[in-house]
Amino acid sequence: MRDAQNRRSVAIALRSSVYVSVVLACVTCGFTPVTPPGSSAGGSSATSSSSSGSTGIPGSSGSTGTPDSGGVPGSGGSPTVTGAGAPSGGGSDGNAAGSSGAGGTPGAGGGTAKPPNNPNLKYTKLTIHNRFLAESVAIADFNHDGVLDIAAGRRWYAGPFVPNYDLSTGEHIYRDGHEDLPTTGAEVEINTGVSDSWAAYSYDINGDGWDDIIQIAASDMGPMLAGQNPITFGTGNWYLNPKNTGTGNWQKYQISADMRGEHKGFVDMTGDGKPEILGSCKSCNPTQTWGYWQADWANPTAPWTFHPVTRTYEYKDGCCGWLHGIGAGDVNGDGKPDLLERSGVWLQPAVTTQPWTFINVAFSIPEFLGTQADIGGSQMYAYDVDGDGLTDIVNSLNSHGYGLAWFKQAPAGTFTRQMIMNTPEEAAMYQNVAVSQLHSLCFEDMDGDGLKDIITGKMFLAHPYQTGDAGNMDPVQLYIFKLVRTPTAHFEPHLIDADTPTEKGSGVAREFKVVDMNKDGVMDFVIASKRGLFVYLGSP
Ligand SMILES: [Ca+2]
Ligand SMILES: [Ca+2]
Ligand SMILES: [Ca+2]
Ligand SMILES: [Ca+2]
Repeated sequence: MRDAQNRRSVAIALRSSVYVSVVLACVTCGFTPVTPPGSSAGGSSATSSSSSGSTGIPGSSGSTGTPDSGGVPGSGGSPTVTGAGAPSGGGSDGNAAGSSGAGGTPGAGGGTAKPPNNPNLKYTKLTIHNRFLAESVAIADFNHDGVLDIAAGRRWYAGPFVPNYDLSTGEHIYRDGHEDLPTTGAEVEINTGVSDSWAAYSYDINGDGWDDIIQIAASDMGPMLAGQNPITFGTGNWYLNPKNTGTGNWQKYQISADMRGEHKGFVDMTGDGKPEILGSCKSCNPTQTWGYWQADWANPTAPWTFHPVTRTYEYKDGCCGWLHGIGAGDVNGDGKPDLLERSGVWLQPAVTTQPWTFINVAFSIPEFLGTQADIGGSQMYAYDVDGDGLTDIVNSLNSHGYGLAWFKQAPAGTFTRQMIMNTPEEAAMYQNVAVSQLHSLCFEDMDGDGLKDIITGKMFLAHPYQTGDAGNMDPVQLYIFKLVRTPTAHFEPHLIDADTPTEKGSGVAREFKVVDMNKDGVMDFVIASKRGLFVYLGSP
C-alpha cells in the first residue's frame, strides 16, 4: 500500500509540475493511463485534476506550447441550479474511519480540500450546432495553433469556441461517414439512428508531434442510410493528422474490425505510458469477452492486438455486442489498473501470463452476476470516494433505466452499494432527483476542490420510444453530482442543463469529454449527442 501511495505522490507531483509548465489543457474522462513507475509523463499535456492517484496521463502530443489564445467571453447560458443540500445517503458510510485517507495528503484516491475554482458549478453553454452527427467527441489541438479543437463524427471543429461560433470557417471534414441522422424516436431508428461515432479519442499515434483521431463505430447495427458511407459497424480506425496540409480525408488506419460494447475506454492498462482501448471482442479467443486492444507502437499503422481479460459473456439476441458498463482503475492498490465491468472487478495479475482474478459484484440494476446478455451502466471508475484508503467504484446502474451509485470497498475485496439516485418513486430519498438513461458518465473534479465529481444525465433517445426504456419520455436533464465527504461521503446534485420551453437540453450520448477547453484552470466539458454539439465552459 505504501508503495502505491508513493507512486501516487510521485504521480501527483509529476502532474503538478507538468501542469505548471503547461501547455495543452487536460483531456480527461475516458482517457486515464497510469503513470508508469519511475517514468516521466510523456508528452506535455497533463490532467489537472488531482484525483485517484493511480492515474496519470501521458501527454497526447505535447508539441504545441503556445499560450491560450482567446478566452471565451461568457454569454447567457444554461440554467444553473444548485441542488438541495441534504446529504444523499442511500446507505450508511459503513464504519469508515474519517475522510482524510492517507493523512489528508492527496494520496489514496483523494485530493485535499482546497478552495474550489468553480464553487457554484456554473457553466456557459455554447451550442455549436443542433445536428445529430455524432455521439462522442475527441479533444486536441489538431491544427497546432495552441487552441484546443473538437473532433465529432466526420468533422473536426477549430477552437476557440465562442457564442455564435462560425461553422463556415471552423468546421472541417476529415473522413467519410454519415451526415444527419433521424431523431423522431421511431422504432426504425434502432437501425437508422445509430452513429458511426460511438467512441472517439485523440492521441499522437505515430509520434510525429501532431494528435491523430481515433473513431469507433456502433457495435453492430449501423446507420442504414443510403449513400452515407458510415464506418462499418464494430470497426475502429485512426486518422493521421495531415499537419495542416492537403485537402480531403485524412489517411485512415484500421485498429480492429471487431470492437464491440456500448462503451469503450482509453486507459494505459500495461504501464508503458501509452493508452490501450477498452471494449468487447466478439470473435476473439475466447469469444465475447471484455478486454483491451494494444497498439504495436513500433509499427503504429498495424492493427491493434486484443487481449481478453474476462470470462465469456452472452451477446444479446445471439448477435450483438451491446454490452454496457466498462472502466478501469487500480482497485487493490498494487499500481496496476484493474478492469471494471457490469458484474465485477477483474484484478490484473502481477505477471501477464497469469489469469486475472475475478471479484463478482453486481454493479448494475437489475443485478447481473452471471454471464447473461443484457444491460448495465456506462463508463465505470475506480476512486476512493470516502477517503478511507480503499478504492471504491462509481458508475450508473442501467443505461436504459434508472440508477446511480457508488460501491464502497470495505473490507478489502468486498463492495457495498451506496445509492446516489434511483427511480421517481424513490426521488424523495435522493434529494428529489431521478434521471434515467444515464448512458454516459464522466468522473472528474469539476468545482476544483480536489475531489472528483460525477457528470451525467439523460441520453435523449437512448433507445427509440417504442422500446419503452424507463423514463424515456422524461425531460432531458444534465447534472453534476458533487462529492462531499462531510459528515459522511455523499454526492450533492447540481442541475446544469435541461429542456426548457425555449431550448432543448443536450443530454449525454455514448461518451463525452471533460477538458479545460479555454485553459483558464476551470474544467469544461464537451458533448456531442442526438441534440447537437455543445461546449460547457466553467465559470471561474
Ligand atoms: Ca487548434
Ligand atoms: Ca473507500
Ligand atoms: Ca469536486
Ligand atoms: Ca475552462
